[in-house]
Amino acid sequence: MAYEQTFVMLKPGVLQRRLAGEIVSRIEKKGLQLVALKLMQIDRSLAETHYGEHREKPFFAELTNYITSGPVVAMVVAGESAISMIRALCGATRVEQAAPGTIRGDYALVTGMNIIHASDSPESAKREIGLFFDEKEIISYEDPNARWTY
Ligand code: IDP
Ligand code: MG
Repeated sequence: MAYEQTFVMLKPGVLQRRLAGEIVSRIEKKGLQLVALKLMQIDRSLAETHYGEHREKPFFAELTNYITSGPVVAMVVAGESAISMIRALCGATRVEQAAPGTIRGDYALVTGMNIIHASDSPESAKREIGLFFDEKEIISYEDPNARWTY
């Protein structure tokens, strides 16, 4: 167990479907802390860098077209084991395996539009936070309610 920061992104369509509040609320209710949040329109170069590990995959064009197709909500989320906790809240990548009760399980019908991204390791988290946020955009603040979480 360790205090971690992770990069989370609500993908295009979430704002149009008016789901941003519901999804952010799930993250907050878990007890994790938002330390950065902004709306962004991702350009092609950032999309291709962010998803660089998938460059050779057959779905790379579909993925980068989707992620640049509308505004996203980019966040840094912090807390104990934040990286694996958020991945668990998201559910499996493949929507047919994403359990009901998870974000993908509840709100996504096809894998190519699985509505949320979350870093998969400490190395990815560091890299992705650096790609999307300046250091000064990440705000560390006192959380008096943490005593009811930890
Ligand atoms: P992750 O988002 O759970 O980390 P990755 O394997 O890193 O999953 O894939 C990145 C994104 O690429 C997925 O969230 C999904 O949107 C998309 N993707 C993954 N596999 C497929 C596929 O087989 N077809 C279409 N899109 C896919
Ligand atoms: Mg991934």
